[in-house]
Amino acid sequence: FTNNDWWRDAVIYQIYPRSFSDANGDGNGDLQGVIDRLDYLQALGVDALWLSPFYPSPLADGGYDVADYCDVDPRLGTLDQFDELVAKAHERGIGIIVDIVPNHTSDQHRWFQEALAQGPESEAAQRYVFRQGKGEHGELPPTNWLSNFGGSAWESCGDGWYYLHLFAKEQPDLNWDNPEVRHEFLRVLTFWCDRGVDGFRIDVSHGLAKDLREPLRDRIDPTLMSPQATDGSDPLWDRDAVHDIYREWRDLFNQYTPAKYAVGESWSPFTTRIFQYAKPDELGAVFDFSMSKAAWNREEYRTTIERTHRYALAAETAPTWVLGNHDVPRIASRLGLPSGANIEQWVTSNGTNPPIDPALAARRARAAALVMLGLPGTAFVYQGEELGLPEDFDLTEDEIQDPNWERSGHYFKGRDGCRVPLPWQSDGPAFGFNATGASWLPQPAWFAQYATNRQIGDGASVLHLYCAAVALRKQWVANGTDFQFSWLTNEECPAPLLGWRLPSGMVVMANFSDSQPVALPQPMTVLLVSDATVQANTQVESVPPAATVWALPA
Ligand code: TEU
Repeated sequence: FTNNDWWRDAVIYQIYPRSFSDANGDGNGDLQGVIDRLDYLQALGVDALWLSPFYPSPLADGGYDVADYCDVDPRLGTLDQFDELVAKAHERGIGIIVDIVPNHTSDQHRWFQEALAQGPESEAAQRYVFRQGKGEHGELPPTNWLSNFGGSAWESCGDGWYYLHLFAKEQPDLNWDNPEVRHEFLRVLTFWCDRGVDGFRIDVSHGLAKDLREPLRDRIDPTLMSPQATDGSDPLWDRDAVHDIYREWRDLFNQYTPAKYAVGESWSPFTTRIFQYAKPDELGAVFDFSMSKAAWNREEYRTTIERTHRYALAAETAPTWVLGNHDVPRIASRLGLPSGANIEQWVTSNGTNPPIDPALAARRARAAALVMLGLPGTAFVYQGEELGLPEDFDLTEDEIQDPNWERSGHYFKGRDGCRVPLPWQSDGPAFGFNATGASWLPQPAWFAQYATNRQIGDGASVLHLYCAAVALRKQWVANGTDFQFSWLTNEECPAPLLGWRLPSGMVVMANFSDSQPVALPQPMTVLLVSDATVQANTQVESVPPAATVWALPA
């Protein structure tokens, strides 16, 4: 990594370490597991790995409850193994991005333990947000603020006192008005920079700064987990003060050569606010989740792509493309509701598993992969997406560990269905996740058919499609810092096709009809098709239903 812009047209692969690969056989994936699979990741062709948290954690929220920001959870490995991972990834030209969780710590963090021991009025408690409750004896929470995981955001801690947690109660929110908190995170970031990481993913980056002036204000709509106004007036989310923090961080990142990359997970209903975080003097990049929420629908995809592209360029950053991550139902299931309904909402309101058409979901997910990888910018691939792995909807109440499960009144199964440990072998213990068969979440029997070993030799597999697309992308799609493409006209590419031309001359055409092939005005030479029945380097005269074609005009 010698240039500051390496990430702008990169493919970044997200690893959820507990579920990727388990070298020591304790049922939790680990860093050695990642080291052992570097050849696989290199063959896939990804430019960098983003590791979800691997820090010491009581795992109240899968590791997003950090007890020590400068160490590795003993179940996942050691700092020496982390250094080895960085070195070995770098030998292969693969970068390492780590996840920073600055909005809250674990309740087991030394700071929070000190605050509890010394009391809510102590100096130690000023690193968090402790307040007295309302009512005669403080029996009511200080405000109407709600936790993103359900219920009040205030947890009672005795004598009418409460502390703030916008996520699980085991995740107390930090007080970013406290200079000690600011200093500590600069120290944490420096610690990882000096260990050679290439960048950071910033968890809930629109949080951190809160309006803690007395009296605290109720929110107008407490159910919103993102800001209710564009003017920074929400007491909790997307406040202007948070941008000062990132300007400080950017100064630190720019002291390194190349500058450290950072991508924010910023939520807002207002796209313009999201992209504020991506400005060059702040984080520099931000996830745009629109594609991970879009229904498989031509108009929706076109609008989404156009908007992401336009806002990214205006903020002088790269467009980012996301089909999934560890928080949302997997793409290979999500696109399988023929009505285009949102799976989470469907399950929450119907209380049963969604009526997914698996074959349709699989076809559309392959097509969506070539849409995403056929766009210039930074593409994020969540582990297992490259296998076409569906969501596991069959976890039972006893098996589910995600605290977010509470939020939907226990209907939607929470986020564990996309966190089930990956299948590497179609038979043997834990489908090759480890050698012992232990697994922190059970794997369904049907995982066998998605196992990596089955897909490697199969030219029609999803894995094969991803490998081919990532490789071809470097030549035909990635265009450094330019990101230009132009929509094909209706004559070149009639609806229900959506198509665009890249500066390389390659065209991408996605057919949003599930049943009709669409004839092309002119035959083209195929580079890649998501429909495995079409051969590369042949002429195509039509785009198959629910498929995407990468082609060169004759
Ligand atoms: O997610 C923040 C966030 O907005 C999610 O909680 C999202 O609203 C939810 O998953 C939708 O179902 C980040 C992490 O990605 C998530 O895993 C953590 O639980 C959360 O922060 C708290 O750290």
